[in-house]
Amino acid sequence: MYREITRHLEFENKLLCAFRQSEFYVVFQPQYYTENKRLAGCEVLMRWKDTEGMISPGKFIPVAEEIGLIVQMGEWVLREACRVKKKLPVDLMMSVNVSSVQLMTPGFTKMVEKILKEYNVKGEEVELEITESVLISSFETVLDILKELKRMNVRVAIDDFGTGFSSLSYLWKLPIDTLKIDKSFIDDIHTNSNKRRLVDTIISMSHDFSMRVVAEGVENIVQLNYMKESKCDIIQGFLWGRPVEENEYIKLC
Ligand code: G
Ligand code: G
Ligand code: MN
Repeated sequence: MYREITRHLEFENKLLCAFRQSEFYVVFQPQYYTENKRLAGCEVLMRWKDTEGMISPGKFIPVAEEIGLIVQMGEWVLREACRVKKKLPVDLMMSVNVSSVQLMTPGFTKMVEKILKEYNVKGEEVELEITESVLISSFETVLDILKELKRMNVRVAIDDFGTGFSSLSYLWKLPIDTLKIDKSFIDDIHTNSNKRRLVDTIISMSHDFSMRVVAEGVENIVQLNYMKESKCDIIQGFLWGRPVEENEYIKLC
């Protein structure tokens, strides 16, 4: 146990130093309109390259949340997104992940407003991705935050939709622009008819509520064709585009 705690503390320390020493960078995963493969925008994703290699966000983000560093990290990611956005030849949406810890930090919306103003980026060109779980745990607070974001025209997406037991009756009460269907639904869509029916229902209900739908993790043609048939608006996945670095993304635009 002692060794376990020491290792954890060492990792926390390494993470803090790495952030101060700018070992982090962001990549951009393109999102395309399903019907014509035109570029719709991208999701901005954090990466950490350490002297020994890549460390996955799945490993460092929970630790960054634990020590509160995620607040500064999230702010930095939004800045990076805006900085690169200004370099693009066309106006395209950028989606940025927001941790529940960051969302619930007092002053969150003020911070977003300040950064958008600093870079002269319009609210409607930025989408913040939040997870379902934060909606359930603190509905009223989140509702106020989302209303404030709406006032700034900032878009909101629900990430990993379908994994968090969110109650639909809650979901429709919130000002949400986009649902991102979790990759686990897309993975076996061609073999699992229950998931297929679920995905169809999610898409048609979302459209009834004027939300757009993004399918995450589309890796093959069969999945793509299925999402086309189901009228899913946008595709994000390795089939059409892996996350790429800044210069490569600029070339795609
Ligand atoms: O990019 P990758 O598939 O390795 O990402 C794994 C997880 O890390 C995803 O759930 C993704 O949402 C999360 N993630 C990636 N970048 C960021 C970020 O900038 N902020 C937050 N909060 N999560 C991120
Ligand atoms: O949880 P979130 O939606 O933020 O996670 C996005 C992550 O999913 C990205 O880090 C990206 O690397 C990963 N991803 C995107 N498309 C695919 C895909 O087609 N296959 C796999 N395995 N991962 C993907
Ligand atoms: Mn995401």
